[in-house]
Amino acid sequence: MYAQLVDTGTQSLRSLEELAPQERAFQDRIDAGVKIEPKDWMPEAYRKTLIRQISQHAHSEIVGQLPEGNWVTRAPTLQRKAILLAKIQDEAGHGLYLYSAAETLGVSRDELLAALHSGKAKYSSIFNYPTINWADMGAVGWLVDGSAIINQIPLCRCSYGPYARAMIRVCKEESFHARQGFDIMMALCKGSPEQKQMAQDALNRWWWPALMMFGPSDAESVNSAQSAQWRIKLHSNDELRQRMVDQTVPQVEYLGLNVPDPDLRWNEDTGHYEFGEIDWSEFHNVLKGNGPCNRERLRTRVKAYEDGQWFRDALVAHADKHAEPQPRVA
Ligand code: BYC
Repeated sequence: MYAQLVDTGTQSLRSLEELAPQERAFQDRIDAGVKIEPKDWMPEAYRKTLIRQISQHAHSEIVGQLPEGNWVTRAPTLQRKAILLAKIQDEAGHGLYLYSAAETLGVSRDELLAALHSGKAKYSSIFNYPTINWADMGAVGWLVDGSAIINQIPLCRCSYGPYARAMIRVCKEESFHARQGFDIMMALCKGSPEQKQMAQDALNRWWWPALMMFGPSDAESVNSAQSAQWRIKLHSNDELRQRMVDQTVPQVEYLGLNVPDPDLRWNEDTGHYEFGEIDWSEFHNVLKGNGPCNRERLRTRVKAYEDGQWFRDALVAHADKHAEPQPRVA
C-alpha cells in the first residue's frame, strides 16, 4: 500500500467505552452535529487528519491551475479565454480559503508549502495528466470539477467549521466550472466530425483518472473509518464514485459520446450503473510520483514560488515600513 505520510496516531477505531472522558465528550458533540471550531478542544489525531486532508485539498487547487493554465493563450475565442481565466483564478481563491482553514489548526502556510515543494505532501492524482488539446478543457471542467462537486457537497456539512464554511463557496464556484466544461463539450459535439472526435478522445483519456479521484476502494481506504466517525467524511470513496458514474453516464449519452468502458451496464435491480475494474496500478504509480506530469507540475510550482519571492519580500518591507512609528508633525 502507499505510505501514509502523516502519522495521525490512529491505528484502529475505538468504541465509545474505550475513549477517555474528554474524547468521548468530543465524539458526543460530533454525533450531535455540533461544529468543531478552532479554539475548541480536539484530539490530536483529529487535528492532524484535518491538516492532512485540508492541505492536500489546498495543494490540489493550486496545482490544479496548471493543466488549464496551459490553454489560456490558445483558447479558441476571446469569450472562452475570459471564462477560462476566471475559472483558473477561482481555483487560486479556493487554495487560499483552504490554506486559511488549515492555518486555524495551528500549522503555518510556509510549512504546508514546504511540504508540497519537497514532494512530501500529496495533491490530487488527476492533475498529473496532460492537457493536450482544447477538448481537454471541456473534459476537465465537466469530469474533474464535476467529480470535485460530488466529493465536496457533503464536505459543506463536515464537522470542522472553517472547512465546512469554505466548502460552501467553493461548491458554488465549482458548479459554474462544471457547466463551462460541459458547454465546451456540447459545442464540440455539435461541431464537425473532427471536433466530435476530439471530444470523444478527451473523454477516453479523462474518464478513468476522474474515477480515481475519489481515492482507493473502500476496502483499501486506510483513513475512511476514522474520518467517518469524526464526520470529516460523510460518504465512502466507492459511494461517491458510484454517484459520479450514475450522474455522468446520461450526460455522455446526451452528448452522443461513448463511455470508454466495455463493462458498463445499467442494473435495473440496483438502479445503478455497473462499471469495469479500475486500473489501480496506474493510480498507485501516479501517487508514487511517476504519473505523466508529476515532475513537471512540481517543478512549475516551485519555480512560481521562487519567482514570487521578490513580491513577498516587498509586501513584508511595506508592512514593516508602515509598522514603524511615524514622525510626529507639529
Ligand atoms: N490523489 O484512505 P484514503 C479539485 C491518498 S481539487 C492523491 O481513502 P482519505 C479541483 C490519500 O490522501 C480535488 N492521493 O484517504 C481543483 C491517502 O494518503 P495519505 C481534491 C489520494 O483522505 C482545481 C491514501 O491515498 N479534492 O477537484 O480518507 C481545478 C489513502 O486514501 C487520492 C479533495 O482533496 C487521489 N485522488 O480520502 C479543478 C477533497 N485519493 O494522506 C478541480 C478532499 C486518495 O494517508 N479530500 N489519496 O498519505 C477528500 O475527500 C479525501 O482526502 C479523499 C481521500 C477522498 C481524496
